[in-house]
Amino acid sequence: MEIIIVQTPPFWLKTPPLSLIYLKNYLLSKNIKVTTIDLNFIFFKLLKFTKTQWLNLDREFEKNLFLIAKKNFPFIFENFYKKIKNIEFIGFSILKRNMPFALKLANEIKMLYPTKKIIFGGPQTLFLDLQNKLIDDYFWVIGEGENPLYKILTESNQKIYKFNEIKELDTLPFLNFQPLLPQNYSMSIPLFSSRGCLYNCHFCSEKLLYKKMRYHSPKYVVDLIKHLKNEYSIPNFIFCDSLFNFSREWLENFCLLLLKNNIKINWEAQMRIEKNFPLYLAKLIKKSGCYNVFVGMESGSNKVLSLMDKGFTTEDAINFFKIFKKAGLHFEISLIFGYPNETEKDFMESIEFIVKNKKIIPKIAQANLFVDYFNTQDIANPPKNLKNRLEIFLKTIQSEKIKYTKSYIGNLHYKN
Ligand code: B12
Ligand code: SF4
Repeated sequence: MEIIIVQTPPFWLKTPPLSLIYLKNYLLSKNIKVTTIDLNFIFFKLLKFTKTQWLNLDREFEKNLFLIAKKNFPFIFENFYKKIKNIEFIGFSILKRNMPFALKLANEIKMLYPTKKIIFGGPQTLFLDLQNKLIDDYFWVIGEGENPLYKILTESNQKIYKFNEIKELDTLPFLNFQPLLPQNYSMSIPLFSSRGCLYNCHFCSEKLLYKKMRYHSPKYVVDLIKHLKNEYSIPNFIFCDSLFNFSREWLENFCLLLLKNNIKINWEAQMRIEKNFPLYLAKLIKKSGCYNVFVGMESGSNKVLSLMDKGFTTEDAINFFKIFKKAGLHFEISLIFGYPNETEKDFMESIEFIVKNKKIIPKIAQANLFVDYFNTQDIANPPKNLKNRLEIFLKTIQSEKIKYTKSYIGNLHYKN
């Protein structure tokens, strides 16, 4: 029994593709032979596009990349087809951007080797209308991949799997990145302490990725960090959890364990704004090595926050920011404009909130017009009459000299 799991381009370049790593380690622990191939990394190095070209949302680029790669580097494809010749299963990890490449490659594999079993998994499977030919030809895994993939490989002929999730996350084996070593990407190690989210913000698609929110014990995460730090000699960790402050008790235990074991690392994570966040916990987070927190603020209008069901008010946000500032914790916030029923007045209120509180908001991490991930596959087409809201926002923060990440303003929208 053997499988090759492939990451097709274009995909981000900052860290190794974690889906391939998690799936590989799980299957290896079940004695299944697995090879991972990061075609994204290989073609980025070979094709010499700039990072901006590779990472910007661009339909034409995504559509044409397969042909460009084939035309310029046919031997990569020849080698790949030779490599998979005697392997029964091929897996693809798909997101919106790398799906066109994956489907084209899968189609060629089917023409060459009609009996091969091809399995698609990854966030984009959530948004697909799996009909006709797609179901006939391929296997589809929606949601978490470990259990279903094992089942497809060992016992089942079921074509579509939906949310078959692991109960106890601590049963997952420790991550071994071989051969996709973190030092070949950037000097940061990505990892998760939990899967899923406890909240239900109306605009959010991340909460759909998993059915049940589960988390590792603080001990598992700290032991894993210790192991990874020793193994790769890298002290920088990026928690990719949708929500890192899912429990105050968990967070406190995690920080205390890091400190007790004298594990010196730098870490960052995404958190939500909480009412009455305790100063001692913010200080502990800072002391344990946290250098940045990405905070989902989303709007400076209480009406819009309530429409989004964010569960906090602008007053709660100010208090939360003040606590972080007191603890010396750096953070940056994300914003959404043009949310359904956000009036011109609500929008201006949001802008005024940012300007008024610029002394306690260190940086804008990201700002986008609302993206409707639910009703359409075309997830990134903003209503035309709202486009100027992002421009007004950008002009304001520039004139107010508020710090922001340039490449993350309007980054969820296709330009073509
Ligand atoms: C971390 C992260 C990032 C980081 C990545 C790098 C880093 N670590 O620093 C950064 C900030 C760079 C980033 C950027 C973007 N991101 Co992002 N990101 C994530 C996040 C939070 C985690 C991704 C991850 O590492 N997952 C870990 C692995 C283990 O999970 P997984 O890939 O889902 O794999 C599991 C299953 O899907 C399944 N599976 C996956 N592959 C396969 C294959 C097979 C064969 C099988 C059977 C199963 C299977 O099994 C796996 C294990 O259970 C997710 C949301 C989330 N909570 O997952 C969004 C997410 C992946 N990002 C998303 C988006 C839209 C983006 C951007 C396009 C946004 C933008 N315009 O900038 C960019 C893409 C960059 C680019 N331009 O190409 C979307 C993707 C939506 C989609 N359908 O494509 C997500 C899902 C968030 C969302 N909106 O819902 N992102
Ligand atoms: S807290 Fe974050 S991840 Fe959870 S539903 Fe809200 S926006 Fe999504």
